Amino acid sequence: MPHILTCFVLFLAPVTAQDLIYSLAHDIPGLAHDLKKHELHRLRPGGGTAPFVPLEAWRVLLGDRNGNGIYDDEPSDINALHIRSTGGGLASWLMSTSVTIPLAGGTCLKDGDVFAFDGHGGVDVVYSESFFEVATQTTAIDIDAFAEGPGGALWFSFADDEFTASPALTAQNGGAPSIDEQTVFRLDPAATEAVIAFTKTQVVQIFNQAAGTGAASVVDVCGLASDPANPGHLLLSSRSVSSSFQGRVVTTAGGGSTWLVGGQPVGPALFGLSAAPTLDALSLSVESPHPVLRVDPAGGSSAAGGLGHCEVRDLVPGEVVQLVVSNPRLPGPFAWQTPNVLGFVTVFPDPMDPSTWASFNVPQWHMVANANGVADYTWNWNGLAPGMAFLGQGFRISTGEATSPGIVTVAP
Ligand SMILES: [Ca+2]
Ligand SMILES: [Ca+2]
Ligand SMILES: [Ca+2]
Ligand SMILES: [Ca+2]
Repeated sequence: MPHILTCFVLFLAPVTAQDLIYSLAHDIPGLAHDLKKHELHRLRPGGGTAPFVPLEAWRVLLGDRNGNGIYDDEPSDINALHIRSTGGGLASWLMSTSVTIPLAGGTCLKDGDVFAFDGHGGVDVVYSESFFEVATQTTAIDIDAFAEGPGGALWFSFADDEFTASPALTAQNGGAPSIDEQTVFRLDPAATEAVIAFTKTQVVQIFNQAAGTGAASVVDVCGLASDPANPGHLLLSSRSVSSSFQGRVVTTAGGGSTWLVGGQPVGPALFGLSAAPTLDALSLSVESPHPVLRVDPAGGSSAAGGLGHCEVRDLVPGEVVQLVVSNPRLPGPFAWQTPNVLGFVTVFPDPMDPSTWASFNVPQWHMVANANGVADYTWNWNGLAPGMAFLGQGFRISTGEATSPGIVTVAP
């Protein structure tokens, strides 16, 4: 009965969910945790928000950059993101910051660089600030949105108005050498110079058509991603705080309409936050979301006592997450990879630290998900050695997925 098999395959094939991963331009008070502008979040397909790379993971990713002996060195902001469709967890997540980040060894990440973590504690600059400057004949730019499109095109926008020395870009910009931050550029494969894909005027018209408004500006295009349903078109977010535009994601297809997730328009209500979000980084991800380890609070004191807590959510009731805890290898960051670890893919507990392997003998760290799909562990700060830090990561036994890492510190 081959036709029945065919029907079955057709029934299964279209379900390729692409999660929207985003960052905020500002902190927002959350239900369980405040949402920070350097964190990455996931829009749940039915609405609401889940962590993707939370604060405590950022601290592990960057190590002790300021040399104070503590992993407290998260970046102040992430303002651009592109998750490659190749899979591979952390190393396939390309990001840009809005500030310069000094790294160990005297190098820096610039706000115009697009970088990725290499899976071994290091950082690769995938597209440098000077790469974008050469492609647009500009200087001292800050990338605030970019995406690798199908066919190898690179789409991007700048965080500020920038002057170009390029006659071709000036002509595409209506004769003006100052290019507005609402402008979207495209660099085609093998091209040496970018083109203006959407002018400021076109961008504003796209948002106006989507929102049914007649605004003169959306302030800035600060997030973009390829529209998976309309090749060659983009999903855009803006920095406008107008109630018509804030938290809205539009597609450029058809001249502009609000993008839908699960049939629902992507606007502020869908995110389920306590304030309308300004989305300053956007990407879609074809990877199934990795489990996230949340730690609360991120520090405590032996003298004050009280309880610390960590948890992994969205699990199958009864399944096991093994919590592995080690001492951070200072100054770090330190990371490694091993075959068959999925999810976050990169592994952070130090294999040279006996604590890492002793973790498997701690009964409470064999965390079993409750009826709500939450596996957790609670400890008392009282009696923990002052000044110590504990770096933890979970491993979902049934699937081989690693959680994001987290770290807690005991006050000196
Ligand atoms: Ca941000
Ligand atoms: Ca530090
Ligand atoms: Ca940037
Ligand atoms: Ca921009």
